[in-house]
Amino acid sequence: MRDWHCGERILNLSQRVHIMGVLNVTPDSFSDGGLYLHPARAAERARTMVAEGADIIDIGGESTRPGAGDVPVAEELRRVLPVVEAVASQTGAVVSIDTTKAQVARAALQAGAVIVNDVSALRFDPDMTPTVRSSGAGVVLMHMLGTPRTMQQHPTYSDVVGQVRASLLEWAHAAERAGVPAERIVLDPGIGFGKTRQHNLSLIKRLGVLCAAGYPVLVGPSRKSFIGATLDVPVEQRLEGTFAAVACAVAAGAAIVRVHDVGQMVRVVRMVEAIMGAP
Ligand code: HH2
Repeated sequence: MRDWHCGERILNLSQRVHIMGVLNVTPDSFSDGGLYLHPARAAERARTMVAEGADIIDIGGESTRPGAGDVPVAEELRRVLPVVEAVASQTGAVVSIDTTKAQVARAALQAGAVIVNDVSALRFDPDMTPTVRSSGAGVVLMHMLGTPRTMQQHPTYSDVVGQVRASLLEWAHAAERAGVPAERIVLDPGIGFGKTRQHNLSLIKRLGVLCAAGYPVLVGPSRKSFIGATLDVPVEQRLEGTFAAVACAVAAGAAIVRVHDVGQMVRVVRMVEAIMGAP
């Protein structure tokens, strides 16, 4: 597993699976919307996640839940910038900005973020690739079919694992050709982004296929609706389903997991690592 170069920070992914803690600064995110709108509360939540073992704090100001509308740049900046500044300066955590907009990414990188987590894999905003290239930031390229508005309208694949892998590799190679070095790129199958429950289950079961493609893999199953649909539970009862998905993803070779419940997931991940490391 290669190191992940993120600006001045280098994450040693071969040492252990890394934990990305979710910090949504939105009124409408599907599981934690409205909880951390105030920068002081958001920074406190970030400090707690770091104390629980988060390696990265992923800050987002626009919900990408199915059907979500666009947030204007000025509003997204107003939400995320004070939080990025506070978290970067007060916690020393590696900060990631979850956005598809180059203007938001640029401002966040100047305020202390070192990773751009782009659920559109640099495809929605033509300025995103130059922004990532020139900043030296690490980048997460996530797979999505369509846009958040359209992605759950009858997603179809003939071979979901093969097609997701092929698209991600195409986008990663495009980023490399545009000057983003491979050691800064991480791939993500995009659980819940233009996928049915069955697609999500297959992507987790066969995550090893993506992990063998040569880039570190991040996966974000936390509290998502495929868990709700499998277990028939609402969003606040998806912890055990998330445990199972995270455990399978780590066993299959995931390098980073993006989760809400950091303390519990650190223990799940460390236990799976111990089992996988047994003779
Ligand atoms: N999932 C969400 C948002 N960003 N980024 C990556 N790389 N991978 C993911 O799976 C992913 C992501 C959606 O979850 P959440 O942030 O909790 O909800 P919302 O988009 O409603 O804010």
